[in-house]
Amino acid sequence: DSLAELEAGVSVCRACDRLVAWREEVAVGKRASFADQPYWGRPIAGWGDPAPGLLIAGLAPAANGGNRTGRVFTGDRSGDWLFASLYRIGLANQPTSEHAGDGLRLIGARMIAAVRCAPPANKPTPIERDTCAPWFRAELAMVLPTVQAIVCLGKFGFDATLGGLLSIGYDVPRPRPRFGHAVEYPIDGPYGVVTVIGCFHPSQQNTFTGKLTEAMTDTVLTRARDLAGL
Ligand code: DU
Ligand code: SF4
Repeated sequence: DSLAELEAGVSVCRACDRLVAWREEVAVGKRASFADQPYWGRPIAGWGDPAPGLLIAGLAPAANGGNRTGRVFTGDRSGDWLFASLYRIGLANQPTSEHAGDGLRLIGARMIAAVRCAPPANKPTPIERDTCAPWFRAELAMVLPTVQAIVCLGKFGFDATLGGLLSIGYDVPRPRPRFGHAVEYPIDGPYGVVTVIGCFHPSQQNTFTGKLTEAMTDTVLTRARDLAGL
C-alpha cells in the first residue's frame, strides 16, 4: 500500500549530510548498554495504526532511541514517559518500550516525527527541517482521512504540523495558532475538522523539572483520545 511505499522511500533517504553522518556514527558506535543490539541507523517513518484516529507528532528520533529501535519515541526516556501514559489510558498494549522485538503496539494511534533522522543534540537545523518536511507532509496527507486529533509534542512538532496542514489545504488561521500546553485548535480541511492540541515535549528537561507532570500528560492524551472517539 502507499504507506508501505512511503516507508520504503524514506528509509533510504540521504538528503541531509550532517544527519546521515550522525545517525550512522551512533549506530556503529552504539551506547555501551545497547552493545548487543542491532541499530536501525536510518530514517524513521511513522508507526502504529495505519488508519489512526489520533496522531502524535514529535520532533525527531533519539540517537539511541528511535535510531536504534526503528520506531519513533521508543527505547528512550521520552518514549518511556509517553508510553506509560498511553498505556494508562488504553492507547498502547504495554507501558514500556525497549527494542524492536518488544511487541509494543499502538491502539488507534500513530506516531510520526517532523524530522526523520536523529539530529545531534536533538536539534535539526532549519534547512534540515525544511528538507525533511515533504516526507512528513506526505505521511500526514495519507493518514488525515481518519485522523480527528493531533497531539503535537513541543513547539517544533506543533509548527511542523500546522505547516503540513496548510500545505494539504487546511484552513490554518492567520496569524498562526500559538503553541502551549493543552491549547487546542479545531482546523477545517479537505477531510473535515481535525483538532490540533499542544503538549509540552516529554523530554527529561521537562519531566525532571516538573514542567510536564504525568497528570498533565494523561489529561492532554485523554482529551485527544476522546476527540478521536477512541
Ligand atoms: O503487522 P502489522 O499489524 O501490520 O503491524 C506492523 C507494525 O505496526 C507493528 O510494529 C505493530 C504496529 N501496529 C500498531 O502499533 N498498531 C496497530 O494498530 C497496527 C500496527
Ligand atoms: Fe532524508 Fe529527512 Fe533524514 Fe534528511 S532528515 S536525510 S530529509 S529522511
